Amino acid sequence: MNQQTTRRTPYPGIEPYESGMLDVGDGQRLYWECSGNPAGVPVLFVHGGPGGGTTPAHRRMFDPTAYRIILVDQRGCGRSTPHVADGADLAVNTTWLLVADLERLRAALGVERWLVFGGSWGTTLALAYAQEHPEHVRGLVLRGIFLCRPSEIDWFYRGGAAHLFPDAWEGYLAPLLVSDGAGAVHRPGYDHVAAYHRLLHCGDHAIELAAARAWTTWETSTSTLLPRPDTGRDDDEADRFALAFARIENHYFTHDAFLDGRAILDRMDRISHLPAVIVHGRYDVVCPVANAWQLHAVWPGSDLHIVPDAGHAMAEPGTTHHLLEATDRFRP
Ligand code: STX
Repeated sequence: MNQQTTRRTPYPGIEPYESGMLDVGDGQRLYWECSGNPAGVPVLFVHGGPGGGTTPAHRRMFDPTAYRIILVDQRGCGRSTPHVADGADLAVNTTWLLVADLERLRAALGVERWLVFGGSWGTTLALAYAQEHPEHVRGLVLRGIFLCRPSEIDWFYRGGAAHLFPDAWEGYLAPLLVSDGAGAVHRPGYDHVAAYHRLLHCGDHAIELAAARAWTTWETSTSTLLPRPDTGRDDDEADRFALAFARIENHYFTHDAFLDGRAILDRMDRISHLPAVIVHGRYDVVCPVANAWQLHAVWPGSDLHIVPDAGHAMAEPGTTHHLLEATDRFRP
């Protein structure tokens, strides 16, 4: 974009006018909320991770006079119950169950067609959802494309991105070195994701928590080019977040996000007629920009904005700017 142009900042913070817990079976109840204009165009915010949950800041990406803004916490995280930090069963947590949950929420809220907005894992799930239910989607706004292919998991969790963040990578390796030893960890072919799976479910709470923190810190410390203020999140809440985030992500990545036979790029013919805006930071280390390039290449109607000075996070100024322009574009 033209560097002379002032970059936009999010809409003011707002509170929900309605919220609830949706029973989706399997003992799972999902926190959902609506804010903005009850008569506006429905927009669904699909959060990242998986396991990241929604926050009040997510409401601010949409004009509250034009949109009925719908946030939902996916199974096992955020304000949904049971929470993975409390031992929620990951056997009932898969991509296809999450897709079915979104459909159930749509019906429960009386939405016919919604705009679907997602970042990172939220793009994987938004695309999987749209491919299953294209008739209920008006369009997509996608930030930080993640297609959850084995090569993407290898890149970020098995040593690719370590070439760019060797300092942060040491923190990621630390729990693995304690459990498996340097000989094993540094041997070619060592599976960091499988090793983390063992630690995150080893039964010793202190070890599980240390692993969850290390996994989560690797991801948060590589997500943004912005100076990172100390979030002050070094408390019980932060530990609960880390346990859910690390266990849910690791569970999905251990299973290649359950996409075997249904890879996102192989099913684009189902949704390539839908309008879409793709926003991706040039220096995204978590999800390399090639993901967005490859998606755009098979989606002729999509607009792609590569932000020249951004990493992965939604809060990168150039990324926020293009996302706000995109959601405004889909207003009535
Ligand atoms: N996971 C990318 C993702 O969805 C591969 C993601 N990365 N960081 C986040 O989500 C949080 C901002 C939720 C920590």
